[in-house]
Amino acid sequence: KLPTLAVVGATGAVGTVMLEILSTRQNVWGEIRLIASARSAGKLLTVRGEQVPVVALSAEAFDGVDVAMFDVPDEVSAEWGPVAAARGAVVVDNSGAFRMDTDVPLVVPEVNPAAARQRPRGIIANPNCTTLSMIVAMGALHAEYGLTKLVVASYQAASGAGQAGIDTLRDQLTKVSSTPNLGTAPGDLRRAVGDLGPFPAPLALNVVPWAGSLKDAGWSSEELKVRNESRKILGLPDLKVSATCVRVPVITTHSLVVHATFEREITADQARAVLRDAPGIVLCDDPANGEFPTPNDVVGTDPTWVGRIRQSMDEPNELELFVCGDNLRKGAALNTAQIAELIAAELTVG
Ligand code: 2RA
Repeated sequence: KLPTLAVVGATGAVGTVMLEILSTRQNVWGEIRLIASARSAGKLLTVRGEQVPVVALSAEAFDGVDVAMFDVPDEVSAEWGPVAAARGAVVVDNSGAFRMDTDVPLVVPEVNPAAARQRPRGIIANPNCTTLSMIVAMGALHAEYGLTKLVVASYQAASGAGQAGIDTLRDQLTKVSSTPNLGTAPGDLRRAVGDLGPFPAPLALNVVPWAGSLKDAGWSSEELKVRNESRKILGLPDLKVSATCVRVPVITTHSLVVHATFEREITADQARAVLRDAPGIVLCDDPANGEFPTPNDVVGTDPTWVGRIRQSMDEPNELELFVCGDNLRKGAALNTAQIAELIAAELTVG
């Protein structure tokens, strides 16, 4: 019998992409049960070409479930993940609730698939979308050249802040396109756009050097996630990591500029050779012909796209590169589905 999958948070921005992904990947699931808040119960959603009714989140909703994927706020995962695990489901959680729990593996199937087998709490965590948008590329390079330091700047899309982020950016773009000359005087966007939604400053025609909440010494939660999660996934607890997270007026697909330091000398051609063969990576690096990834060319695709690879002019063991990854797919739903498929294979083999 094929395993039963539950999708918890089926109606959100990531949940919607998840249903699309489950409809197009190889079908390894028997029943797919859709679970959401009581407010969405009874709603019909399409998955694998069939209309499936949403059931309300409850302990009983997990009866008979083998794998439960969660895409809900941290506090909902913190409460309900252990409930699903106690009912016998392996939980794959995309919130921040368990990522740094030492008894919960943080898994990227291209980088550390074996970690998924050690799950004393019955819970596996999915990394944050910003970490995920670069970590497949960094994992491949680390395996060959030994990473010692990462300095990154993110260019994060509005959908990282969920449907509210998408709606806010679209609404602001409508407003700014109907008012001439906006973006030319200090503060004119703030006055024109009104509601800032989940962002601390206007996003249309702007960039906002902030994502997440304020933590110690001026760092944002998002910047600390990039640091802590990269260390855990790569198994490098002392990796030096500095991140600056910036929101840009893109609907979906996060980009990052990465400055990476390795144990050994690495040329741009050597890095390209590694990335060309790495699973989950598309190398797009031919600036002479105008080829480099942009979020708009990458959105809706599964891989991590890498371009603009250069060896540092000052240090032969340092590289600059530009990566793009769809934050709703590899950054969230796809990686969650890939982890769930690892568990499905484990359960099917027995
Ligand atoms: C963001 N990384 O882009 C967050 C969402 N998980 O806001």
